Amino acid sequence: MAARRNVSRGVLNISDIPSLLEEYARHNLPRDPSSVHAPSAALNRKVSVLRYDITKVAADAIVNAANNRLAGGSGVNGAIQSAAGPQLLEESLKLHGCQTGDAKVTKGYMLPAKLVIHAAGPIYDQYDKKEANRLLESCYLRSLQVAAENGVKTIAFPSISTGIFGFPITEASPIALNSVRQFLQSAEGMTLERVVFVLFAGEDEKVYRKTIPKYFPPSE
Ligand code: AR6
Repeated sequence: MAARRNVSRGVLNISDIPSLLEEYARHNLPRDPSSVHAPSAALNRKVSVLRYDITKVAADAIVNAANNRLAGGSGVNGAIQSAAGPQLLEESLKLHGCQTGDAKVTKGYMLPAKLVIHAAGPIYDQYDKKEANRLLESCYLRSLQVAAENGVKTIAFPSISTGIFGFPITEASPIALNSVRQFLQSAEGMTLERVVFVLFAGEDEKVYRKTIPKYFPPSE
């Protein structure tokens, strides 16, 4: 699919992004015989991975890799702030910050997404490994909870903490995938229809594509 290779394309609707179910049918994903998770067509229909600019994804909500003050920043935060316009920062500064591992919501303003869920990820070097993993998992789970509470049916995630905050993508991607699987299987997650992992770098997309079959194995 051309969109996977070109991160500078236009607005992308969730319905135009192939699900894992479709990707398996097209043999676009590898298989992982070591997976311990039950294959599920229902889950694979809800999840997608692609390389794109998340500010151009027209989901009900996109997640921002934010900081504790919910202030401006660089990376995906800077891209979201500049595409949304100054009102997003005005609103987020009124939320009294966000603890590491938590998430808070604002409107999307000029973004094609209706809402932005700001998740404050852990700085990798500031915690022991177990705590860093727990806080990253909490970012994904809290973002999904906030999404469900706000009636979100479609959501796109960037790779939280793996840029400036230094979390290795090989350690972060299993946590992201496992948290999403866990939430989609819970009672709270029933209303979510689509979850898209949006990677900005080709190398990050490769890691995700390699890791996905362990957490979302093919259903046939
Ligand atoms: N679309 C999707 N992903 C993107 C985009 C984009 N437009 N731009 C960058 N990424 P980072 P962090 C990817 O550094 O590590 C900020 O200053 C990028 O390739 O944005 O959680 C905040 O204010 C990487 O894989 O977030 C915080 O202070 C991923 O987004 C701090 O950085 C996350 O990288 C947060 O650091």
